[in-house]
Amino acid sequence: MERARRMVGDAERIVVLTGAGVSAESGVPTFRGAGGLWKSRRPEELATPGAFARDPQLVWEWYASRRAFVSDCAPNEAHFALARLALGHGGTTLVTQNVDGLHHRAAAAVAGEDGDPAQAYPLEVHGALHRDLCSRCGRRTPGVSVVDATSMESLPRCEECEGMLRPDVVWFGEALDPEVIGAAFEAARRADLCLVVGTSAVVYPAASVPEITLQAGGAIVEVNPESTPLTSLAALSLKGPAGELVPGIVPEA
Ligand code: BJW
Ligand code: ZN
Repeated sequence: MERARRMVGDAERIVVLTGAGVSAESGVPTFRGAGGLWKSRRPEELATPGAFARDPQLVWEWYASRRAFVSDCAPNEAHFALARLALGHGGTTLVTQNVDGLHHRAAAAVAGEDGDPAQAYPLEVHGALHRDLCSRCGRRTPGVSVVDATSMESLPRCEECEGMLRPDVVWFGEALDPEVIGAAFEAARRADLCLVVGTSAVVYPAASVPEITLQAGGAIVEVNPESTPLTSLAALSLKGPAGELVPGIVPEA
């Protein structure tokens, strides 16, 4: 912990990559591992354009339940500590694979009424659960808060073109927004430290972020209760839950 705290304190530029594990202590289920499945289906089966084309009702059922669930969750100590880091350390870029919006909510809470939370808003490389995207005309809108997925007829439709709305998230086989992932890669290239929190680091291209920092001469510090493909590459691997460990390695405000 002491070494990690020093590495964070000494770094000029930090890129932080988070995954589902950072929200686990907020009650948001992870994708892989224990409790990470939904009706015995893997994310690779549900989070695809093919799954939506075949059975939009099934896919919407999953997203509707997650949207409702996440709105009742709150950021945890790891989100708050990372928001403090990003607001207090000008050279920090947060990159998240999560679509739950909890980093944004932590940024707003930490910045307070007079502060500017924007510096602690993450690059959301896999989109946002609370937004809809028209699958016909591409229009983005704030998500319908309660989605009725009980029948095909009740699924949400675009007000402009009547096309089927879908959650504005990135599914397998879909390209990430080039500007968003490009900014994440650029931050990774410039960083002397990549702090990786709560990701299995198996989904690309997001999993390239720490690899890019490493290739550019920077170091990786990982926080995860389990080993990942990054563990052997990391200068330090802290084994445990993010909500307990991350506040201890981020300098006090
Ligand atoms: C804790 C904890 C606690 C628990 N504290 N930690 C072969 C090789 C390389 C790539 C590919 C390949 N075959 C196919 C691909 C490409 C594919 C991919 O990477 N597949 C791999 C699975 C093999 N990637 C894509 O398809 C991407 N697109 C793409 O490549 O496009 C190319 C293209 C270019 C041009 C035109 C067209 C196409 C898109 C990937 C999209 C991923 N989407 C999802 C769903 C998002 C929406 C939603 O939320 O529903 O993103 S899948 C899912 O996985 C989600 C997550 O963001 C992502 C990563 O998961 P994450 O966050 O790591 O979660 P878990 O559950 O895996 O891990 C949690 C971790 O937390 C664990 O390690 C725990 O131990 C830990 N933990 N409690 C700290 N308290
Ligand atoms: Zn439309």
